[in-house]
Amino acid sequence: MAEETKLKKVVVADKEPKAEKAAKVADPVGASIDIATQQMIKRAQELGIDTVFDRAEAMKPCNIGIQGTCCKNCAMGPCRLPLTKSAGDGPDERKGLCGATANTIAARNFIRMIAGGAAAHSDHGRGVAEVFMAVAQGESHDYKIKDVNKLLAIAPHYGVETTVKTEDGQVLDRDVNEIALEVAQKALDEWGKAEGELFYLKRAPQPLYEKWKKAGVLPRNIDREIVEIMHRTHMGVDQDYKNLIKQGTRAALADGWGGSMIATDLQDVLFGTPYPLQSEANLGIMKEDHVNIIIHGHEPILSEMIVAAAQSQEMIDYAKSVGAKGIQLGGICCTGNEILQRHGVPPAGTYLQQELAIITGACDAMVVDIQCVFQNLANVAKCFHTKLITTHRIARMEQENVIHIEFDEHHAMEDAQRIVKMAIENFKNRKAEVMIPRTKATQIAGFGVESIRYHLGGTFRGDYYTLNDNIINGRIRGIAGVVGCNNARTRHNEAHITIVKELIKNDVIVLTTGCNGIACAMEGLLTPETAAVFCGPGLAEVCETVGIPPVLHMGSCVDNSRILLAATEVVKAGGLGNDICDLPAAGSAPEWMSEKAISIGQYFVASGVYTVFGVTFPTSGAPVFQNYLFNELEKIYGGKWDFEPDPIKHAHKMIAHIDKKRKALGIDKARERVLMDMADRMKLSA
Ligand code: SF4
Ligand code: MSK
Repeated sequence: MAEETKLKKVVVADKEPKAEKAAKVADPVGASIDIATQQMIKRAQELGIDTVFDRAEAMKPCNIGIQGTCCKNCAMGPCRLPLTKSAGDGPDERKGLCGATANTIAARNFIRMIAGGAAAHSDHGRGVAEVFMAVAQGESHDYKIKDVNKLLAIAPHYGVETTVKTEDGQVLDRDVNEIALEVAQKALDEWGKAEGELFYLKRAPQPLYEKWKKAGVLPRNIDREIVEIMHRTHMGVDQDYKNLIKQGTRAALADGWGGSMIATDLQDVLFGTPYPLQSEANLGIMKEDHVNIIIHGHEPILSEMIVAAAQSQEMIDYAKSVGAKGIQLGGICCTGNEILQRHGVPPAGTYLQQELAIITGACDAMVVDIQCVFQNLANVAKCFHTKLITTHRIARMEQENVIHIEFDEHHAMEDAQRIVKMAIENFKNRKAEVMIPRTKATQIAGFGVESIRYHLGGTFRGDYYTLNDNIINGRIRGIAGVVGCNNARTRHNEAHITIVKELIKNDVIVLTTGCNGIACAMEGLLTPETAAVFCGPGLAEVCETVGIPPVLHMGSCVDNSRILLAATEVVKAGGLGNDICDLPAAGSAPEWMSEKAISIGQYFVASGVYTVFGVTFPTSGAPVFQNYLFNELEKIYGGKWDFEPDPIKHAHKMIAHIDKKRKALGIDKARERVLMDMADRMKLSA
């Protein structure tokens, strides 16, 4: 925990200093492991501007809320049921005014988090599907179908034919626009169709689909499962924690195998499927002599256009005309990941660094869309010349200095050009001394199901055989998905990096998304050269042979769907069981904070993955419900939750699970042989 230090002048940006009330501020080194972040926290404190790191010192979380056992679902509450010593000993007699037990309250709160997360991902997906429909109908001229192969690959999953048979028996390719229109219609129907189940569920391994069917959790349509959570958790409806989490599972599956997967697929069709590319990461990507535009949020629809506008000769010339050397784009959070993986635009930082990008004094415009955007950005922007621009109809800010330019796909390029011009014209208005940390690192990003197939597929046998062979022979011990946010309640990036390093040291290959991906990039873990430094001998050998980093950055939060599909490909390639739960694999969100993380965690668990969260777990006040999540769900889906705040123990819980699965598959001995081989080799070379 960060040590407290006192500074003479730390105030909310737009208020007068109050000498008698010195605010608690963060110790920069205690708050983050990243040097650039430490420098900027210090800088903010010198300028008297508070950041999330300081606010986390000044305000501690509620003791009861953190346990998940505070109910405010009706006006007789809030009913607060903290876990007391006696509650653990004898019968748990805690109850709210209506009689709701701690289990009911914690389960209701937990699945409301799933509803929030699934809604956020899925509404993002709906937005993409609407743009895709506009393109298919020829109404949006700024977007085109960029990846026809991806369209043809996903069409069959919606039951859309890609060929047509003529009367004389000839098989002809169908018109691409016709296919696109039908896919767009069927995709949009996934949010509200009256009958059936989501199309993509059948992309899962057959035994997993059968488990969902048997458990009665096949999602019917995306919106319905989210709405039903809100109904069931209303006062006096569902009061059985097992039944509540069953609905939570349905909505989470509607996210992972529905809204998120549709978002990823249609974004690939519209903007291109990512392939590995080189870029950089951290605040040091910003340039004092350039117009700096930072793009933040989650939806790549507008940011795709901003990238195109900023790269146009017209805008570059315009930037030069105001005295800048060019335009530097940078990303924060998952919009950053989207434009990184398709265009190589470098991320300026993770979620917790958003305020710091403005505090450099060199951010000419920060453009935000949806999710993970701090309202305090407006207060920070007020202290500088930065134009803070909201762009989404559902995400506005009350502060007067915020500019709203509502993006519309029908005049997308026009909106993007207006924003880029605004940033350029703002370049001359910089008023504070610019201080950009020098720290940045090189990264290779842009991995996906397709590129893993390319890099780790067998030359002759194709698909994922080489990856599987290396898992079976023990060079790769297992696969970990490490994802998720930062959380100001824990030291920025420390758990992310410690866990990932411990995993690769133990020959576990890591697939990453979201802010973990950015954290790993900042730490330099996303380069093939990293393998020789940090990996165990087996993983290092594989990475060096095929030229990949030991940590594969697979994109944004909705792109966790890529991890589900990669796991499915591993199952299909054979030799590692019949279902995702048979794989030597585990999931982790070391520094999670958002409701989306809970939805992601639940769909990974329900897809058969052992999933460990760090920082805190929102059901700790209801041990019976928590035990159901941590132990009983495994009997239904093959996956289960766990919680471990200590990063080294966290990594070793994952490794122990991977080893358990290796043993069950009968491949534990192979790994011992590989390690013996390495030792023998070392003896020989000594
Ligand atoms: Fe209290 Fe029950 Fe109302 Fe919740 S629903 S606030 S537990 S009375
Ligand atoms: S951006 S959801 S802080 S990963 Fe996707 Fe990062 Fe978490 Fe937002």
